[in-house]
Amino acid sequence: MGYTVESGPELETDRFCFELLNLPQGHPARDMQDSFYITDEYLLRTQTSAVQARTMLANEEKTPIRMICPGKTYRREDDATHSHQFTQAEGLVIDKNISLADLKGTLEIFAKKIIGENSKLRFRPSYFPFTEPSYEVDVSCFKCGGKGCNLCKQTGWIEVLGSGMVHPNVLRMCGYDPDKYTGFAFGLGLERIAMFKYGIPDMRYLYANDVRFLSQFDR
Ligand code: 2U9
Repeated sequence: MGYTVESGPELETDRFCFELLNLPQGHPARDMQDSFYITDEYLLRTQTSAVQARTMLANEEKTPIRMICPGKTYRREDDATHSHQFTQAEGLVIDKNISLADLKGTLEIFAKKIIGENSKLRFRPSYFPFTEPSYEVDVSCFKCGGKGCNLCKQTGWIEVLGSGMVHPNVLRMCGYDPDKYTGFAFGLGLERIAMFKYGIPDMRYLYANDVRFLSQFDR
């Protein structure tokens, strides 16, 4: 679909990780991402969104962008479904006349390729500071096909990613005129998808280097 694959530093500044993403200092939504600060200015990135902000600012001609950025992210959390280090993949498209229809069509193709050809998507209104409107996206359960089972907790749906239209403040701060350009963005945690797909009960198994676990994935 013509996306470039971008990368950026794991040790980020407050400016790229939060400020440029519409999360000024003191904003309550910063509480959604417990962070490892190294100094007042530097932290381990809590999201790969900093890479999108860097790519937008570095593009001096302010031409359209289609990018995806996979990479390690860090948050101060540790339980069966959260690890202090996890892998995100985020996508960003910026162009003239980009609408929610483009976001939905793109994510539907993505879900069919990654999860299965019969996948259906459900968009639930949500909140992220960097997108407006924002949606959490569920995929029809790939075990029961939507009827309800233990994997989807009898709901027929599994939450797989977050998404939305890029907030005008983010476009402006990263040098794009929100009266001329619109865009969509999405993000997902790759371990979460692997856990559902392969029935892994604890995210920490992915990092423990136990051969009894690893040898089950001999491909
Ligand atoms: C720019 C503008 C917008 C990236 C986005 C999400 C929604 C999202 C989470 C999914 C699971 C992170 O790994 S997770 O915890 N992400 O829900 N991410 S929109 O939006 C951007 C990024 C960069 C410049």
